[in-house]
Amino acid sequence: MDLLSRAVAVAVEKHPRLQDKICTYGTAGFRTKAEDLDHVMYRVGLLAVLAARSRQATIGVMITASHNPEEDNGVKLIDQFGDMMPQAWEVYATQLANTTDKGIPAVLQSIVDVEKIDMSVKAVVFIARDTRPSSVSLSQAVQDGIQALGGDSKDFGLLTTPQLHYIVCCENTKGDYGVPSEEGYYDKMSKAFLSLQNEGANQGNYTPQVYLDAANGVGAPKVTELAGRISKHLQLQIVNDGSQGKLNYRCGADYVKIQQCAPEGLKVEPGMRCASFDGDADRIVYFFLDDQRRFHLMDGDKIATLVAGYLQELVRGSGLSLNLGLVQTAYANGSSTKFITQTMKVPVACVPTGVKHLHHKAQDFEVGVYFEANGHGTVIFSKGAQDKIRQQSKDQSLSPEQKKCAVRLASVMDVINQTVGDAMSDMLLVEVILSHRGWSVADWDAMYTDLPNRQIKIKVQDRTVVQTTDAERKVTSPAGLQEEIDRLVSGFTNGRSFVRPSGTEDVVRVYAEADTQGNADQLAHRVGLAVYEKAGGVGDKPAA
Ligand code: G16
Repeated sequence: MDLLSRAVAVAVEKHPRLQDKICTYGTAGFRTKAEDLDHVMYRVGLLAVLAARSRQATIGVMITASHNPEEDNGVKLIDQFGDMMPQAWEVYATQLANTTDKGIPAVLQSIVDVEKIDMSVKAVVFIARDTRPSSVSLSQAVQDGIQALGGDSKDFGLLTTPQLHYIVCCENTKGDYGVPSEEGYYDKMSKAFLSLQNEGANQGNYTPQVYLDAANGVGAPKVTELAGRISKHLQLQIVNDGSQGKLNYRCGADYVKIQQCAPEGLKVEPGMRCASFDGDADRIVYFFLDDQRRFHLMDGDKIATLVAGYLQELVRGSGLSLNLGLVQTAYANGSSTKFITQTMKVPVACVPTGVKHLHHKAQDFEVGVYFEANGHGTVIFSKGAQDKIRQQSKDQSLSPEQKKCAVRLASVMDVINQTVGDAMSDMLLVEVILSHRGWSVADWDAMYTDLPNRQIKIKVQDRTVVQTTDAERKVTSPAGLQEEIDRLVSGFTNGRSFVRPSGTEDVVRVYAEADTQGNADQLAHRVGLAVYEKAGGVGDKPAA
């Protein structure tokens, strides 16, 4: 039997498409109720083989729904250098997922033709999954797809999403980026962290202890692995480690960011430096309570500012001239953008939600820092910048101060997972910076004050009726909605609001900021009502 006939035979026998719901490859791959995903996973396995053959390189498939509730699941493809797949492959994925079983060979053949794929090339696909109960069988469906098209799969079992990105990149760079294994990941990161802390830690107000909410997800066992290797310079107290609570339920980075409160399962006292991972450990936010027990959130914007400021200082201090820029989305707090552009004098670009957009834009800079406000982000260094930094760190003619900065910069690059946002790696980076600065979490918070803000979700019949432009800051449809938002915003001091359809949940998201928390809440509520009315809201109207 030829490969395409086998692909359809296995689909019909083991992974038939039993319903006709349309599934779209969105912000973070396919994501929906786990029970609707078996045939989608099988087809992603098929597509991964084509991708591996077209690139003649190893491709990754991560099974996770990250911040979504436990009953959801999802899958993302990882391209050869640990990056996201280009747009064309997202379209292929959507076509393949939504065709009938019998339609599979035709879709596969059209991809083979367009991409000029040689089907005799060896194809290897690396797979990993998060801790959701459904991930085990869904991973098997992906593997069945890979096998049906004659590919080889290597199943890494449980990994965080960024670990798989890292391993795929290491594999395809022939070890240049690191050793392609979980062990290699911990080794590279912990060695760089320890060397930075051995030479540079300036205790000041810094205390080497973090209280970490692991969202009851895959980050828990993985950060436990890391914790043992870095305990000389950082003690991690891990809660929500999956031993009792439910994944992402009243805990995790998304909950903490949106609810603006501490997660359950962590007894927070003033001054404790706390952090939350999300379900697959690609996002992190920090938080603390002040002496009046007021909650303070250190989200992706605060992390980006901390990181960009530190890197700017190291670049200058080492005598290098590299252009450094920061990439944000519309969710970035207005105060952060103002601080970065006006005080730090770092250029800022704004792109639509989704790491692929941020990563792509960050490549315009020699040192590109990108973070979504929700805590998803990293730093990427151009090839030229990496070479210059490594060369500089070995230059014997530098002053001691320049040498120190150059050596630090080289080690900082090794702490950072440049392939994608990574909660573990970002945590180490933040800890390095805080300790080098001798800062407490409150010192960090004092860099600038966030404008009060609120995010809410509105359920509508069909979220695709909401369309946006200008990096999601303006609505183009339904008619009249943008005018209504403008009218509402004009009534609030420092008011700003936008709405966009989520790519991972069946909702429209509303963001609002204003001069006081009460006003931000009110603006979000009013804009939410406008969405409900103009975009076909379902269920109860948003409550004040
Ligand atoms: C994913 C994406 C992020 C995005 C988030 C929410 O995160 O990787 O870039 O910000 O979804 O997206 P949306 O607002 O479109 O639902 P994760 O951590 O869930 O993979």
